[in-house]
Amino acid sequence: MRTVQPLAKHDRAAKEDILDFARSVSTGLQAIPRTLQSRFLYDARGSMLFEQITRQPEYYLTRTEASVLAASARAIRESSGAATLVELGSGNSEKTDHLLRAWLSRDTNVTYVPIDVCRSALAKAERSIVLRHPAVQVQTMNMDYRQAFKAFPALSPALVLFLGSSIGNFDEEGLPSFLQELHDSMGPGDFLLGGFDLVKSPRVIEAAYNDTAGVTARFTLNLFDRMNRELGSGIQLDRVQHSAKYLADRERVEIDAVFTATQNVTIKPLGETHTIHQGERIRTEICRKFRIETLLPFLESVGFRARRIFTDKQQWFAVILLQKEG
Ligand code: AVI
Repeated sequence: MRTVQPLAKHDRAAKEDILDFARSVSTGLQAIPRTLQSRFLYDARGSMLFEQITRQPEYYLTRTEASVLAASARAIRESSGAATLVELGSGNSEKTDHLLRAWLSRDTNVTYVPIDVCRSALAKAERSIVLRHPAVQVQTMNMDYRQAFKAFPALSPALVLFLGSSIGNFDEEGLPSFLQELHDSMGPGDFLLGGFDLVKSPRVIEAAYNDTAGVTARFTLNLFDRMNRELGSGIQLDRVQHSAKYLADRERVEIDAVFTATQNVTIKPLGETHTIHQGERIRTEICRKFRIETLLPFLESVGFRARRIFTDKQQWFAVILLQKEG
């Protein structure tokens, strides 16, 4: 009898997750332009594909940020000093290793709180951190960032990590409210370490989202595969194409799935079907690129003051240590 209760609870949570996905897809397919929320890209397969993207030669973001973190980890530790590191969208937590090593070189009393929507990525990251750094106390949180914010006051004093330029996946309307919520949930004087991909040659940026091995294309298509698996959508994946274009005037990459034939997309849990016509696009992601000179006043307007700015030699990527004022 004792095993029945947790299983039923788990089933209910899984059903709730599918309904949440179904409702979001329904709203997104009826929006103009049709848009799917990028958080749904990160199921177990999507997280694995994203990890592969980070190793593609064209995808400079991860390795550039890692080199900046390796060079600046000690300075970040000295400037922030918090014993608790909280990471939003931790993924495989690989880059965080540079920080954990710098922290452990001074103090063994370190708590690491990785937060991710992907349960399998989180479990994998936890295992590898416990193995590599047994002294670190790991407290995983398997949830959406915004749900996790509620726990932040209890984690203060903390350094919150938001790396990988994930901040660039928010649009102009969504980012200020997200950052404001994050700011308000942090304790006064807490730190935020942000990773920001900077504006550079359009050729370099566009190549990063169109790798020749086709991993990014598979990552985009996996969202539609997930719809087939979880929502019974019945999409023919060979009639959907990945498209990633850098718009220099908007300083962002727009990633779409282009339907090369008209198809009906079913959302079984809601009993809906939507017709997507040949040539129609469904937006799956935007990836914004930043300029430090406009970023800093914006971050300050939300209540974050820049304490340290670290970049690579080419100035392709910036890691900025911010502090909540007050
Ligand atoms: C997670 N995020 C920062 C990645 C990016 O570069 O915007 C997501 C990604 N999508 C396709 N390639 C990478």
